[in-house]
Amino acid sequence: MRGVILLLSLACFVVMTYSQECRQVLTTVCADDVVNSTMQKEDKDDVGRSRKSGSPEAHGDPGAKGEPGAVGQKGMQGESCALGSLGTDIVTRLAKIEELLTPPSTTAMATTTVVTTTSSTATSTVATTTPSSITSCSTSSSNGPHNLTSGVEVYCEDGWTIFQRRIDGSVSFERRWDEYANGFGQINGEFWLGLDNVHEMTRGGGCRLKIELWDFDGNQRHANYSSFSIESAENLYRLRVSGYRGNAGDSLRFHNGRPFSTEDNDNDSFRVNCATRYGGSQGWWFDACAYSFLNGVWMRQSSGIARGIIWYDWKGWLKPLKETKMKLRCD
Ligand SMILES: [Ca+2]
Repeated sequence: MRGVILLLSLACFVVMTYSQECRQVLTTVCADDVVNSTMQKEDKDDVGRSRKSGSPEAHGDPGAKGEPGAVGQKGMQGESCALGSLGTDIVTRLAKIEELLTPPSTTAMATTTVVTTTSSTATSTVATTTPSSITSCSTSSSNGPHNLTSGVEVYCEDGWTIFQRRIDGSVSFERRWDEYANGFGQINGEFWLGLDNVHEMTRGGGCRLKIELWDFDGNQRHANYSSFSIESAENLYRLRVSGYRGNAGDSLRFHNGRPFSTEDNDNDSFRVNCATRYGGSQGWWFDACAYSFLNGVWMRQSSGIARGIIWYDWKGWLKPLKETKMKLRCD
C-alpha cells in the first residue's frame, strides 16, 4: 500500500500536479491509511491494558480439625503478687491490732509497773485538793464515781456505796456466775458491783444495807437493814441481812441465809432453776423462789408471776418496779 501511495504521489506530482481530482484521490487514500493505522495501533495498545478484575471466588469448605498438640512443659513458678499501697496499709494496721491484743511480756509488765508508780506519785501530789482514791464512800464528801484504794471503782452517794442500780433497762442483767461475781454494767448508769467486791467490803462486819425503790408512777419506798454482809465465794455468796426498818416491807427476810444462784450455778431450793424461771437468766439469792427479785428483767408491764423487778411486800408479784438502788455503808 505504501508503494502504491508513493507511485501515485509521484505521478500526481509529475503529471497532474495541478489536478484537483488527483489531490482528492490522494487525500482519501492517505486518510484511509491513517484510520487503519490508528485502529491497528489501538488494537496493539489494548493488549497492554489491564483487564477489570473478576468477581472473587467463594471460599472453599473448611478443612478437617487437626490432631491435638502435645502437652507442653510445666511453666516456671511465678513471683508472689506484690501488695499495693492499700494492701500494705491494711497489713500495717493488722500488725498494730495484733500488737495491742498481745498480752504484755514480763519485761513489758515491769515497765508498766514503773510507769504506774510514777503516775501514782504524780497523782498523789495533785490529790491534795482533789482526792482520786478513797478507802470507802463513808470518807467521801462528794457523790459520784470514785476509785477506792483497793482499785475498785464505786459510785458514792451520801457516804453510801451503791452496789446495784436499775434505771431504764439499758444494761442486761442476764449474766452468768462469773459476771455476778466480778461485776458488770456502767458506773454512771445501771451496774452490779460484783459479789466479790461486796464480800470484801462487808467481811469486817458493822455494815448496813439501804434499798430504795421507785415504781413507774414516780412513787418511792425504802427498806433499811441494820446488819448486812455477803459471804465468800466458797460459801456461795450467802446473804446475811437483819434489822429491817422502812416503808417498803421486808421482802428480803425470805432470802436471808440463801446462797446466790445464776443460770449456770443453781443453788436454790426449788426443783427447777429459779434463775431461768422468770423470763430471763438473772442471778439472786433464790429460795423457792422469790419474794424480792431486784435483778429481774426490766419491764413496764408484768408478763407473769414474779417477772420483772419485784418487791412483793410493796407491789406484789405482778407489778414490776422501775428503778432500784442497793447500797451499803460500813462504820
Ligand atoms: Ca433449783
